[in-house]
Order: sequence, then C-alpha cells, then structure tokens
Amino acid sequence: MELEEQITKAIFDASYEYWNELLSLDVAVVGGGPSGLTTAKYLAKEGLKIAVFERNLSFGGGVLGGGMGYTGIVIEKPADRILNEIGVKLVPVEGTNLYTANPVEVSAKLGVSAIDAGAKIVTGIIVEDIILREKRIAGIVINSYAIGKANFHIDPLSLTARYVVDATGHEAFVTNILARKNPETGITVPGEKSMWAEKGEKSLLDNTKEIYPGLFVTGMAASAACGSCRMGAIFGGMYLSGKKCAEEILKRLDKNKN
Ligand code: 48H
Repeated sequence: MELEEQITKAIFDASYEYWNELLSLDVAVVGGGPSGLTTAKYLAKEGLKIAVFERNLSFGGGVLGGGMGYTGIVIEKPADRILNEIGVKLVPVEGTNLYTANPVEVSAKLGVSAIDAGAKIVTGIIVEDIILREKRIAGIVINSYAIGKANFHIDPLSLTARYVVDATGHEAFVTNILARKNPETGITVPGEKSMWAEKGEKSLLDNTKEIYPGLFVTGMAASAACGSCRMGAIFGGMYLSGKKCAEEILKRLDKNKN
C-alpha cells in the first residue's frame, strides 16, 4: 500500500472507532469554554462517558480573549482551588480576594485535565439541535461547523446522551433552541442582564441547574437562561459553576440508580 493510502486508511479507521465511541454518551457537554471543560473534567473523573462538542477548532471559549484582549483573566476565591488542582500559576492581587492567571495556560491545562480524566473534546462540530422525547432531552444533533459556514444544505447526525449540558456561553444556544422550537415546554430565555460583577458571580451558582429534564445549564448560559447579571472578565464563577454542574449531574445519576 502506498504511504498516501496508508495515511488515509489510518485516518478513516481511527475516525470510525472514535465516532462509534460517541454514539451513546452519559453526558454531552455543548461548548468548550471554562464552564464546559470544568464540567467535563469532574464528570470524566468519575468514569462517565463524556464528550465536549466545540464548534471552533480550538477550545477555551471566552477565556482566550482575556479582558478586552489584554493577556490576563481574573479569578476569585474559592475558584483558586480548582485552578491549583490543575497546576495553573495564580498571581495574588494584593489586598483583594483576587488572582490573575494567563488565559492560554488556564485553557490548555483545563483541556488537558479533562482529556486525562477521560473526556473527549470534539472540535469543529456545532450542536445545531437537540433530540426531544416525551418531555425529556435525549441527545444532540450535530453538524460540521464548516458546513454551516459554507451555507451548504447537508443534513446533520445525532448522538444520544443521558444528560446534555448547555455550556455555550452568552448565547445559551441549546436552551434557546429548546425554547424556540418547542414552545410547549414552557421554557423561555430572558437573556443576561447588564454588568454587576459581584451579583452576577453570586447568582451563577444558584442558576447552575437542570433547567428542563435532561438539560443542565452552566456558565454564562446559566446566567442568560435565568436572566442574571454579566460579570465581565472575572472567571471564577465559570469554574465553580462547571464543578457544581458536574456534582448535580452525579447526584441525579446516583438517584436514578436506586
Ligand atoms: C458547539 C458551541 C455552540 C454550539 C457556542 O463563551 P464561553 O467561554 O462560555 P462559558 O460560559 O464557559 O464562559 C463564559 C466566559 O467566557 C464569558 O464570556 C464571561 C465570563 N463573560 C462575562 C461578560 O460580562 O461578558 O464558551 C462557550 C463555548 C465557545 O467556545 C463557543 O464556540 C461554544 O461554546 N459554542 N459549540 N455548538 N451550538 N455554541
């Protein structure tokens, strides 16, 4: 076999195996920003079958842009524990509860820790719809992001999941799809409110929850889905929300076992 043929065959075979593994997931996390990656890391650690679907070719979401493009993000206690766990260098801001961190370092280390825990991060794939069954979300409908960008009419594929996490940031993309296409669910998405950092960070944890049977919201998607304030370039709440989302799903899975 010529080398070219070997390369193509190796990619086809690896890809077939990879996608077969994704057919039926415990949890499908939509969005590879800070909240989604954190959720994935803590769920995968428990041995669950987890995949993160990210429409861009890179993960990290809004963290990578820092604050207005300046190279830094701010996090607050107690989120420092999550970042310490994955070996991120945190620089204390004197006289405050705050730290600064490098956006690329945080995103890379969080992604690696999720992968090392057993999660898959699937990039270049947009979740364009959900599977809805008998008043419960049962999976996701996916397509190549590039196909959408090219405006081609190419139908999607779908994967089943016991739980879906909307970690799509400001857009709350998945919850919006649920609300828009299925008004009988009674779900509405008020969108986030104007900036109030302290209030936004505090309410984020309360808003991290199962918003509809089978669908959890975390991170900025939780703020948008519940109409709470934005907080600017402080990211501690995103990591704490991701961790809480994982804990809530674990509780639910445990309850369903008994
Ligand atoms: C696949 C999708 C889809 C889709 C979107 O924006 P993110 O970083 O989201 P969070 O909630 O983890 O973090 C929010 C934070 O970055 C932020 O914006 C803050 C703190 N803002 C405060 C303020 O005041 O502005 O990541 C979401 C990710 C992105 O990478 C998207 O590309 C991806 O989700 N995504 N992926 N299918 N339908 N929609």
